[in-house]
Amino acid sequence: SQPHQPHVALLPSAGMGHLTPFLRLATKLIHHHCRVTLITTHPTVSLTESQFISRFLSAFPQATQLQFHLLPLDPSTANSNDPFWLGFEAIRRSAHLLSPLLSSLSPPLDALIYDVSLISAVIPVVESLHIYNYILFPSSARMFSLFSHYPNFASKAIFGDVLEVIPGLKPIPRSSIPPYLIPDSLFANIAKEDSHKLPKSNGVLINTFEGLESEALEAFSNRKSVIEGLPPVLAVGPLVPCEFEKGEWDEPLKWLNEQEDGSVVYVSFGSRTAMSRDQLREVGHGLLKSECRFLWVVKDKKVDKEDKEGLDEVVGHELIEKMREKGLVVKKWVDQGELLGHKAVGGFVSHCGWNSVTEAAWHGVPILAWPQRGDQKINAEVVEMSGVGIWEKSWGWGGNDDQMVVKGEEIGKRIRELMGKELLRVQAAHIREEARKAFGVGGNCERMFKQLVEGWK
Ligand code: BUP
Repeated sequence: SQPHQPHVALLPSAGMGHLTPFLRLATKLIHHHCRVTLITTHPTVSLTESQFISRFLSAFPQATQLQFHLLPLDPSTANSNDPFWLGFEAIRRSAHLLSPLLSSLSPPLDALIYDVSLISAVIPVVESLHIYNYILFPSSARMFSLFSHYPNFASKAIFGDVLEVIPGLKPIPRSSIPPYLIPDSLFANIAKEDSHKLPKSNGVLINTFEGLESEALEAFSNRKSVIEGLPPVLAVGPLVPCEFEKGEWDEPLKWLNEQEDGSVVYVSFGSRTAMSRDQLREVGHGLLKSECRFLWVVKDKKVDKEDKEGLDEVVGHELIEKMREKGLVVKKWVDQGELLGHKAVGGFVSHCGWNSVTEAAWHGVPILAWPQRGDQKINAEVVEMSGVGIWEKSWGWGGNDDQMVVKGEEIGKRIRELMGKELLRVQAAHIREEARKAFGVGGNCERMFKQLVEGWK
């Protein structure tokens, strides 16, 4: 008889930072001969998400799409006006509708892999279906150390100066804790409830690898030092940029083709950060001061559907004119996964969203970390500790919430340092090798997938 082909459904949360690792994971599972059902939530928050899903589905016709129409959410009951947060909350509140949808799938499901933000909502569903369930944690293992130990800290009225999370792991400074996790903040109660339920899952998948996060992975593998009942932490990374992600955006590639090797600094603060206009202009001045070539992806609104103003309006006509000779400034989606792999790119000014960090590590591009929100300071710590980049901590949470504007002079100075430090290039190249080893034949990533898939057979 034919060997059983495991059937796995994937449930991402809102935003590209959450969708991207799921689609990369899906391609790995297909490669390992799984039948994959992608649960697509409707509506998506951004246009880019729906386009990305369409490209994935046309590249992989063997994957099944399961449309999941979300219940309308009354924003007044959701405690936030962040569109991505509202998207995530709508998925949480609609999750009970998944049971009938999933139980009608044929052949029946073996496992569900879902975003970490959905634990409490999804557990009753998987329990009623009697299937395996895995969490995809879309950030660093270091960030997971905080999340998984959250019940231990959350009851304290206020965090101390540093958090000793797990023995063997460098303590996390209070200033790095995501503001939404400070007790009584937006996500704190959900995180407390959800992290408590981690033991109900069969495993936690993290897009990371030894060469990038040896310390945290070792701490987790030492089972005695972690919380009771914590399921296995599986380092399935690097989950790398895939062929289907490539779009028709060839302007930056053409421009990069004309630049010298390693001469260009790539600048992007991810899909959810809209810097203040004052800060954007200082970034522009900084790039000019750096005297490097640059490729800058500007974002003025959180959600791409609303990002309508032209570059002249956002950055200023005069500055844009001056920048033309030295670099390329774009205000649209680019194929970052591919651009970072271009030989002309020699450095990356990044907000340290975890996907961006892993993409830079995959391509061996040194990072200048400039965290803007959420988990990004903790990821910036990983950047610094692993040697893949540098972090100027005095810049705080970017030009985002504390009204502080980092001056162009200083930005330029740090970019020169990023682009000029030979040691950084060597370290980043080393991590690239480690990433390739983990990803390649016989590497850890392959081992993890084999182990997972065998378990479902
Ligand atoms: Br902007 C932009 N092109 O123009 P992160 C982003 N990306 O390919 P985020 C592009 O989106 P969260 C663009 O390569 C990465 O895979 C980028 O994820 C890609 O940060 C992804 O880096 C962005 O994790 O999400 O978007 O801030 O805050 O949820 O981590």
